[in-house]
Amino acid sequence: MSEMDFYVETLENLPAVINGSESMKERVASLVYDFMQLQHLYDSAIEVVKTYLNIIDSEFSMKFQRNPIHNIDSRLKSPQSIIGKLQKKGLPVSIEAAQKNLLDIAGIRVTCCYINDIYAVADMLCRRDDFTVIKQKDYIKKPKSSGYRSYHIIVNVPVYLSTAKTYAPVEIQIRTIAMDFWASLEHQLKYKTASAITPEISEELRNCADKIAETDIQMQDIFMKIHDID
Ligand code: 0O2
Repeated sequence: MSEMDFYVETLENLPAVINGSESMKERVASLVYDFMQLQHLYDSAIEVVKTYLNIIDSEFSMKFQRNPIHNIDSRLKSPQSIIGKLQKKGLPVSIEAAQKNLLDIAGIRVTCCYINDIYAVADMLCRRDDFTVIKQKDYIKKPKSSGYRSYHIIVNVPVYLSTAKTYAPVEIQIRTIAMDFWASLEHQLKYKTASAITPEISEELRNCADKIAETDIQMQDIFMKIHDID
């Protein structure tokens, strides 16, 4: 389906989205423009966070000759997926409802080398006085029942536009390379072959996550020994 067809279909199914007296053409144009504005705002918020992460990584490299961050990835939820999530949650399909209720429209995934790096990066994000922490979840200390491990933070980020300062939330998932290896494969397996995931397979995946977590701790210990850190 083309993007235009998607907007037309959305409006046809949701007549209350925009004032009913407007023509379909006007309504589509208005919805497209609203989404463009939303995406620009959240994309800019991603850039603000990524710039900061790159700055702290290069500062570490300059001061300590190593990079705590291995990789930074980002993604913006598509209009289709935003509308789908609003409908799934039984919320009105509007830009306002999306901004108020969906905190993962803008997402950043930071892959770190060691477990301690995750907490260092999280701490630096929390200490920025212009970022407001909305939510924090430590799935490393308390892994999910699937075995998933990662540190999640949602921060409200200021974005300076041409005429105003505005804010947008960004979900940041921070994990080690090892945690990322597990999460990526587990996601792929569950997404592509969901029906084949029996309780036994889930248990196996959880065991893999636990083994990987042990290795992560061992690698952290080796790092500490080599660098003579207690
Ligand atoms: P995508 O495409 O990755 O963004 P809430 O109840 O709203 O506070 P919610 O929404 O369940 O909590 O968020 P949670 O569980 O803190 O984090 C959701 C995201 O974490 C997921 O995003 C995944 O990216 C990741 N995640 C959580 N659990 C697992 C898991 O068991 N396996 C893997 N591989 N990833 C996980 P989305 O929305 O699934 O999609």
